[in-house]
Amino acid sequence: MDPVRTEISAAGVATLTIANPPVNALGAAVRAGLVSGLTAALANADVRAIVIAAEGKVFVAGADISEFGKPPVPPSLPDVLSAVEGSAKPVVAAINGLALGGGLELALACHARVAAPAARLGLPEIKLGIIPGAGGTQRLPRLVGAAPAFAMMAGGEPVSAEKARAMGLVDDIADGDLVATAATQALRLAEAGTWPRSGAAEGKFSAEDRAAFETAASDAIRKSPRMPNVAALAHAVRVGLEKGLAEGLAAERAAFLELVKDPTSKALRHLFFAEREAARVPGIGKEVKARPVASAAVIGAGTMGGGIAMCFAQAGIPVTLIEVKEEALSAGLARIRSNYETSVKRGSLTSEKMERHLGFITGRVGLEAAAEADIVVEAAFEDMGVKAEIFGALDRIAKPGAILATNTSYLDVNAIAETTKRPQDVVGLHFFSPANVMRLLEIVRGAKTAPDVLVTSLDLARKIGKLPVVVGVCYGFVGNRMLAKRTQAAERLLLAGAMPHEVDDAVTDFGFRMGPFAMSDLAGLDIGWRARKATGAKAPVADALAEQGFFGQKTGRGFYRYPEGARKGERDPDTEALITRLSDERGITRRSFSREEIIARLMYPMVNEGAKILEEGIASRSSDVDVVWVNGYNWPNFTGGPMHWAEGVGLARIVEALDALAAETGDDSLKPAALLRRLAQGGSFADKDAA
Ligand code: T1G
Repeated sequence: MDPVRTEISAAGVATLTIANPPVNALGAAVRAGLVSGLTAALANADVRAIVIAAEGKVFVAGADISEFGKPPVPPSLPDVLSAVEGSAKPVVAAINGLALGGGLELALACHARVAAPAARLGLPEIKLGIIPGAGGTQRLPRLVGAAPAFAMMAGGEPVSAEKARAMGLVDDIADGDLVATAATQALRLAEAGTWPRSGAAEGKFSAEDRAAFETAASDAIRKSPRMPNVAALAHAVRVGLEKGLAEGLAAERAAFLELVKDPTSKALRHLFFAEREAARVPGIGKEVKARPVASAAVIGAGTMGGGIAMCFAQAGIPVTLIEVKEEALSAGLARIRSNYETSVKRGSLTSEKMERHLGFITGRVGLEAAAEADIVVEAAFEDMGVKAEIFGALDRIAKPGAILATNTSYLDVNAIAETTKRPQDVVGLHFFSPANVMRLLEIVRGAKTAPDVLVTSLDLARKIGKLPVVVGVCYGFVGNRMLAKRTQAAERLLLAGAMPHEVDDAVTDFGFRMGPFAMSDLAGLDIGWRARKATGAKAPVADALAEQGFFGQKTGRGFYRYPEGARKGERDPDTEALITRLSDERGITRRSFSREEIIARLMYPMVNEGAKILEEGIASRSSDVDVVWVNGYNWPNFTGGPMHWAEGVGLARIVEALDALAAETGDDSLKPAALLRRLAQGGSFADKDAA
């Protein structure tokens, strides 16, 4: 079916309606449909004006991202848009919803824009490592000014219809019938016999506007050293300001075509589709319906429990926060209120909204208060005995059909489920700290978790603004299991010759906000130390520090020293001397390591563990592993996540290095996974995902 249909009104308005669900992306067929619709309308003597409209909630979500990197299919979007802009009859865009990327560029090429009140307009290409490639860097500045346009493109966030009108981006907001309002506007232009072309709006740029643009541009470039597209965006806008539309369009297109091939954009596009793919569970079809979740209960009002309760409240789901003692409950409720007050002070939340969120949270003492909840999330102390006691009680208290979830970050969800007579209703919902901020949610599927419990958890994740990834049961699931390999490798690097700051500098240089040792000091060395003591695992340096009571920032000493409560650590000669002594005691000859070698020694074992996780089916796709690490552990998104990054490094090279590391350390767990070895001989994680 032609994705663009044309209807001609008695008044002589041809309405071209784009119908390409789910988001009316401007794929090849839509582009061809627009050109043939426009050509026919121009040739039709009864047609005096043209409206471009779209079906559904979205106007147009942009070019079809899935076409990038493939051989181009004419007509190109720039060609379509110059045909629209150059039209001999006025063309008005009827913007019914989101107009993003190429969708806004299409509207910009029209001679006027009418928006529905709920419409939002933006150029988010910056988030995909590219720049607008169909005139946005030229037509938007000419319509709203260079500095406001640059701010919109460098930020990538859409603006509301109201804001767009105030900026001069849209001409009108339709209270009634949108297409009718656009048609009236189009006929008015036809009547006038002349109509504005945003591309032609030369001379809009005052000296102040240019200066403001230049300031914003240098600021944005300084703040995003890893994103080559930010400088390319500034350059394209500048060429247009200085040399006019034609040269500006040429500079834009050249930069766009270069950036689409850039590994950064490939990585960000990989993540775009990976995030959406993660919400699909192989073997569970659309016929499985979610259970209703109109109320929730959270067991434990600690940092995690409080954050989880805030997620439900912010989604408008009434939540009962439950504690065993009144003091713990009051402390938990007070922490939630102070978190919201901080946001209000920062201006990221209004006090009305704060009160509304708080209105959805009720504090109670005693598990009985969970009796009516559709879902109960346990966020109590990470101890199997405590979990078993709580789930045993919930088994008696919770209503039939309630979902019983645990927020454990590494304990055996199957064992927890078996403490109840309804293991099919038990699932892991592993939130990341701070739970009301971090987007990632590891949904841990137990051996007996019912399909509709999974579907309900996925649905709920979207409702509370989380990015769900379904994982299987193993120690540490996907994220923490791979993190343990990095932590082990980091310890080995210290004993082999590196110092904490060298390892952390290599990791921040790679793109993480914080290195492993600064992160341990922030989280507290005592947490890992107690967990290791429980499992018998060893981390010589961290254990030696913890045994002396040095737990990091909270004790002023750890891998670094924190004078007077400083948040950023300083090199600590005592810790460095301790590390050297521990090497000597093990007869290790210390040596120096380059940043590349440090990254290889830290990240290759993680990739290897990721491959084992795929072999065991703990994760369904390598792209799921990437989504977990980018959204839960701050892996730099411009590399696409550990598995995508590994493809870029070369799996054969990683296999060779892992074989050497396993021989050097005598640690068989570093021997390459069979899957990794196989793919190193030919194939890729992406192929495996697609299989
Ligand atoms: N191209 C191809 N597929 C797209 C798409 C796009 N632009 N946008 C969405 N999809 C698919 C998506 O993969 C999913 O597929 C389904 O649509 C629903 O999306 C020349 C070069 C619009 C806010 O960056 O931000 O224009 O998983 O699950 O939560 O200058 O999609 O169902 O198979 O996200 O309601 C610029 C990208 C492109 C916007 C809707 N545009 N899209 O969110 O649904 S570059 C963007 C979004 C460009 C020009 C340049 C969101 C959304 P599936 P969804 P949603």
